[in-house]
Amino acid sequence: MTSSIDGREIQARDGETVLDAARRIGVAIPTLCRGEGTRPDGGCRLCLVEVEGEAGLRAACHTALAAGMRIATRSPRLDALRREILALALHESGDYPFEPDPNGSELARRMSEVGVRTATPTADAPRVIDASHPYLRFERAACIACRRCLHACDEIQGQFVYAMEGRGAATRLVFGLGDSFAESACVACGACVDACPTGAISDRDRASGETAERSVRSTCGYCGVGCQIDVGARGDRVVRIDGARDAAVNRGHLCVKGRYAHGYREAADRLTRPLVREGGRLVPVSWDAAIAFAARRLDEIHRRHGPAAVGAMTSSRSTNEAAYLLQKLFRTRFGTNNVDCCARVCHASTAEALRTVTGTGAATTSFADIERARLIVVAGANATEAHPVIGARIKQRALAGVPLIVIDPRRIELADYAAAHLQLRPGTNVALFNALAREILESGSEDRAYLRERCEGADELAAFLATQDLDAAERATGVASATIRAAGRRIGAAGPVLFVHGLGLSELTQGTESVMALANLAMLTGSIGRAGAGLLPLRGQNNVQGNADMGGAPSHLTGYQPVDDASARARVERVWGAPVAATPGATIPEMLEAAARGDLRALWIQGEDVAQSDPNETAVRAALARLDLLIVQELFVSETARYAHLVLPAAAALEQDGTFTNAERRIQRVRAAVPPPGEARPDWRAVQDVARALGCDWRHGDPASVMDEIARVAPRLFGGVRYDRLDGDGLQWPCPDAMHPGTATVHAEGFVRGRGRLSAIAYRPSPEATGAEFPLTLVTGRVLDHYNVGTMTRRTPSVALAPADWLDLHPSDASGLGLADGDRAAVASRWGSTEARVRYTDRVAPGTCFLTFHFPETHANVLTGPQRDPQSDCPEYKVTAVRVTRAQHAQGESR
Ligand SMILES: Nc1nc2c(c(=O)[nH]1)N[C@H]1C(S)=C(S)[C@@H](COP(=O)(O)OP(=O)(O)OC[C@H]3O[C@@H](n4cnc5c(=O)[nH]c(N)nc54)[C@H](O)[C@@H]3O)O[C@H]1N2
Ligand SMILES: Nc1nc2c(c(=O)[nH]1)N[C@H]1C(S)=C(S)[C@@H](COP(=O)(O)OP(=O)(O)OC[C@H]3O[C@@H](n4cnc5c(=O)[nH]c(N)nc54)[C@H](O)[C@@H]3O)O[C@H]1N2
Ligand SMILES: [Mo]
Repeated sequence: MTSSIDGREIQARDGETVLDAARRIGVAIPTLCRGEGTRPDGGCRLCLVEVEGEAGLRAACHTALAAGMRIATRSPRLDALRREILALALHESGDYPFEPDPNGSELARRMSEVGVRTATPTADAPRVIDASHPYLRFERAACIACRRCLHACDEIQGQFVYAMEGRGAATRLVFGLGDSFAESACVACGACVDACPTGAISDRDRASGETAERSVRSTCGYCGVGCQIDVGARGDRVVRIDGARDAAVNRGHLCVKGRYAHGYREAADRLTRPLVREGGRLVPVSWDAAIAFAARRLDEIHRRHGPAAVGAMTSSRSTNEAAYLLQKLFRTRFGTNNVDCCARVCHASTAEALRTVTGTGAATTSFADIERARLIVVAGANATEAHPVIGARIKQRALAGVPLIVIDPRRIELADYAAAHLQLRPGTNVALFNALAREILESGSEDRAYLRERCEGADELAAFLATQDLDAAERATGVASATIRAAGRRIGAAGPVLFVHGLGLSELTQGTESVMALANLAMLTGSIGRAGAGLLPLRGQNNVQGNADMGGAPSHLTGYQPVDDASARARVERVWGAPVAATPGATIPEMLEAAARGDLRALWIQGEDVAQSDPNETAVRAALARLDLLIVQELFVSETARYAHLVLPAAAALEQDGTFTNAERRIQRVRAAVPPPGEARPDWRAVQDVARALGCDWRHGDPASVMDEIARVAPRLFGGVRYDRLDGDGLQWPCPDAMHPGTATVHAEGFVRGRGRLSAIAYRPSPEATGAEFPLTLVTGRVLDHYNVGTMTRRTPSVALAPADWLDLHPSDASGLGLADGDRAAVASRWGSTEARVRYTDRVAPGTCFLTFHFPETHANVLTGPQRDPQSDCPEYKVTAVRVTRAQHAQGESR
């Protein structure tokens, strides 16, 4: 039976409210308390409607549209009632001078629709606005207690900042200490700002009063989640950034960096002209001179010292097209495979392990599987800080009752919502995962059919695990055997499981093996290739996935085609029209070692600050200092650019066209919302300019043309990728032809390599052993407010949220060392020493401490050492033995 709304026929859908059904057919029922993407509140009563045959009225947001129901949303009675209700709401909220305005805030629009004015507009009253937070603003007088902020905060971010106090007309919103964002648990995601209908909760960008002239859909340039953003721009300025509501990845949500940390663009020290080293100083030159210099010096060094003497690092911060062209330049013009990217120091172990196990070195699954999962394991990933939009989604699932198991040496925020937290010692994943696998087998809950039909190596693994002992696992990991047993049984009993993982598995000397041991668990539970389950590594930078996909790797050409595979080489050579060397080149650590020896002489670094981010900083700086030629493409004179002979000013994410590929293999468009400052140029164009000066016949007019070439070079993964197919939610590779819709779940029809490979892996302790001299284990990582080397976030108001790096110490360790909360501590490892301020926290276990690497003043990487995973060359960032003492001078103040 059809129903109708205002005389228009509509088919009722299961569970749909009258409000949502009306919206579906374009009938707008006025409401104030109903926010986007949150549960109906029902408090405002503005959405009252008439139902034929019923005397009373119903709230459209709380009434399911039943078959045959006939609804009227407008009538003289409803209009009068709405006027009364709205007038009362405004009266109760005081005498704030709200004005009806069809183009104003949501409240102002409602007022003009319903026909209400405030009783006593006192427009001259002084406005009291709390602006103590660097981004958020609160004006109590404009709050009408509609609770939309509360719903957004609870149901989207899961931060529970807001509460209501009092009853009836005295109901008021409360949060933090003294209603101040700065003193609350707020993470500045901005969801409440989006939800607020009156502007009582606002932000710096909106409060500035500057309006956008245009809105450009693009992809956020920070992390690998790949949130879609609508960039409001005016002239050459970004005035505000909104989350795209219709985007699969983020559905309107954003984090503090993506939404607010865009001010770096306009920093006074932003690079606007090429710089060349002259007499020890970097001096501005024209682009023509810069291009000629780059071409001449690269050519000279290549001629004199050969292909092994030159190399490049492609940028995971820039576009696919930029990375593709730079690796192509070095491979074709200089005949070297010395090209790598910072995936090496990030998820190289993950990629290596997944390639070995499944045949594809990337996520087997998609973010949408978070909502389908029945059990979620989060291992070595601090998602609420490093991938906040995904972290919030995981948190919401846990709040909805989906069991969460967190495996992390720190009690990260998600551990607060977890059914179990396995707080292992850093570097002991393999011992723990083996013990969990053993429990799955012991309890007989492995997926036998899946193992038989899809995998290999299960018997060898079982035989190996039978020799392993749970008590030994407890001794190695520090996790009680009873806890391990319970978690193993729970994972086994759950059936297909979603495994979300991060750097706590990858950045270890046993990184590849950690991920392989996790993949054992995924296969024992029949999880890979199934919806709501599988392996979901949270890739790091905005385009680190894409950078490796493009061939920013010494052993693989574009699309993971091995350089030592003759048929792959032949296919690529046909498109490139130039031979490709058959021997793999050097990885980033190998290139730096070669530079230190004087074997590598010319290095082109596209947007990567190795002097700050690579391990064993002292050695890295010595290597950079020895180069005959260092070319750096950058936004700023980074720590690395200080060693450069040529610095090319780059366009940032908000200023260039191209594509980024996110952690779920989704290739999405990046569109310039504003022009780059001064003479800064998109990276891809600068690479092509130098290539042409070196005699390459490259004629790409735009990045779309580069993508067309990429599709021809690696058709199996990208054959169907073209810019005109990337509007909307982009395409997830593999996408082999023009009709292919892209791939959400890989290995669904069986593993790409044939059979999934289980492996028996013995646990090996980290070489960074603690002892009398270095008794504590240091873990390094990130915090919400800053991004990697901080070149961007340190140049935004985010510094007020996190002004420096912290050393997190357990109070029992700290007090034993005579260190008070806030004291400056000296931290020393076998490789170097630095200082940082101590922060007391019981989120680290006694014996473990944690330091971020966001500030060059701290330069945490003087502490980390040269050890690396033998399979992936990924550094041991997560385990360093250190000694912490009181710093010589200072107490409390930062330097
Ligand atoms: N705010 C913010 N977001 C970012 C970044 C940023 O700098 N700031 N950087 C981006 C980049 S490049 C990346 S790669 C991602 C990284 O995102 P994550 O992988 O989440 O990064 P980390 O915080 O470095 O490390 C994750 C967790 O591993 C844990 N861990 C350490 N050792 C071990 C271990 O032996 N076993 C286990 N199981 N866990 C361990 C740490 O305690 C930490 O909580 O974030 C991206 N997003
Ligand atoms: N101790 C310790 N060290 C670590 C880690 C750790 O956990 N602990 N994590 C490691 C990981 S996972 C990573 S990924 C690395 C990251 O290390 P990096 O790659 O060095 O750091 P980022 O801050 O991501 O960005 C590098 C530079 O790119 C520039 N940039 C941004 N956008 C663009 C652009 O569009 N074009 C160009 N040309 N440049 C641009 C920025 O200005 C910045 O200076 O750090 C690693 N270092
Ligand atoms: Mo990373």
